[in-house]
Amino acid sequence: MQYLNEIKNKHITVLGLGVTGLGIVRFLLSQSIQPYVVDSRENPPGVDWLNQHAPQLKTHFGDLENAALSACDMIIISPGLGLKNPAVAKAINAGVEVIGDVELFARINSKPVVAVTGSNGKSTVVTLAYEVLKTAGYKVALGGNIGTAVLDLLDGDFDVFVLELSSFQLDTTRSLKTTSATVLNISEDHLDRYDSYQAYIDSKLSIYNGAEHLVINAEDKQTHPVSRTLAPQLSFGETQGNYHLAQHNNEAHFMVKDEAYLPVSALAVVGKHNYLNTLAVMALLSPFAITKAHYKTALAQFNGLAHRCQFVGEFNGVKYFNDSKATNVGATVAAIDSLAGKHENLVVIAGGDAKGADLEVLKPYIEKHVKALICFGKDAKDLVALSAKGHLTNNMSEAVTLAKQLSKSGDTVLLAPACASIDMYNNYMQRGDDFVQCVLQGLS
Ligand code: UMA
Ligand code: ADP
Repeated sequence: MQYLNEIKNKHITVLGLGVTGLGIVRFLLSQSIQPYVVDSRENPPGVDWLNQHAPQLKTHFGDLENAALSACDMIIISPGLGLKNPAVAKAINAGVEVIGDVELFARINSKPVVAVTGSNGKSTVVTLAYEVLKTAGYKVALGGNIGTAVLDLLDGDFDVFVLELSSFQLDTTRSLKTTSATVLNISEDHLDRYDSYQAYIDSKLSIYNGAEHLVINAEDKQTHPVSRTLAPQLSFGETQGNYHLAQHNNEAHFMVKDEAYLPVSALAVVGKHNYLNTLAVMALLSPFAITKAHYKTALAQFNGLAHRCQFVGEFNGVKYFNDSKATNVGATVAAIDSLAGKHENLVVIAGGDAKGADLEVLKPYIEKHVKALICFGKDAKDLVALSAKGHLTNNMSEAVTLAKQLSKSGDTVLLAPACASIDMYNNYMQRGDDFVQCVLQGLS
């Protein structure tokens, strides 16, 4: 906590008053530090909390150019705002230190941290890691991009922190020390925020700085560290790596360094991507005291997360899956891969805001496994243009109605948008709920 003494008398600005901003404000107040609170929105989400709990704080809500950001000593910025924001860039040029909440956490925390990033599977992996550690008797905190601000975790009595970190959070983190860290996979995402795909990859790879054990995806070279590191490396993959999948006694198994550790049927959720996620968890948690019995219990109880390839039901012989969290092309590919049968049995509903991604990657998967691609939302036309199997609709209700018409017994209808939801919904949860409601409509 020595670092806190160093900043006690500094002028600190908390920039952004959403989940992260509130976590920072709460933490600083608990240390008797009174920050200046700024958000570019006139009415940011945390304003009611602030008015109720800390009305004394100086605030500025609205245009950042008028916030006098260059006049403070340090800005603790939220991940939704980039360092290239003109007002932020001006402050950096004026010598103001700009860090994120994870960096502040890193400067204070001395407990073990397991850190996870990647384009897809982060929330699944951190949740499963959390469950396994808990089953093994650890007092575990789970936070970061999954929804709880990391600074809100610091007042608890924990043995280990499991953190999901987005590239936005990594961009403002420099000193995080971790027991183990992984980049699960990399595919195009958030290209509306980065100058290039390489810049996005570099951001992800920075999670390895300060890691005691690196966990890499043997089958995705983009997840491998660029510079040589002395820290031990473990790898996972479908057929390659220290942790991989293989047949043993006619059953697919999780292999741990050539030992058939557990059958994949030990995991309650299915799908190849979930088997890979489980291997990543096993590699990440190898520095901790966890037995096979702990894994058996935790894997059997893990039901997956809502809106991730979630089974909605089977109606008239057609299975419906909600994968609304497939907000990028990589996740949609994984969902199609997991649910595809031997024939073109998939009706896929997609669309929304593609965030500048290259949608062409989907083409071979559509050609091979999809019988109809039904699209709506901002970038729907670009998706429809990928294939003669494309259909343009106006909204979820029309899309699901058409999916019901086009599917027959034995088929699967999958919502896997490959896009963010923000053009038509508040978030991916609302979009997934809309899908489920439309599927259930007219059924009793
Ligand atoms: N914003 C402004 N002006 C501001 C501050 C924010 O317009 O002054 C906008 C941002 O551009 C963004 C929105 O407000 O559109 C929210 O930004 P924020 O930084 O206030 O977000 P928080 O509420 O603090 O939530 C953030 C993460 N959100 C983002 O990175 C956009 C949450 O991840 C995370 O759970 C939370 O911190 C706790 O760590 C969400 C997310 O969508 C789930 N993450 C992206 C993803 O997973 O793809 C990266
Ligand atoms: P994230 O937190 O990285 O967004 P989630 O666990 O929430 O990851 O899953 C997001 C989407 O990615 C879901 O559509 C899910 O089905 C898919 N997914 C999960 N794990 C993987 C993986 N290992 N590879 C590719 N896609 C995955």
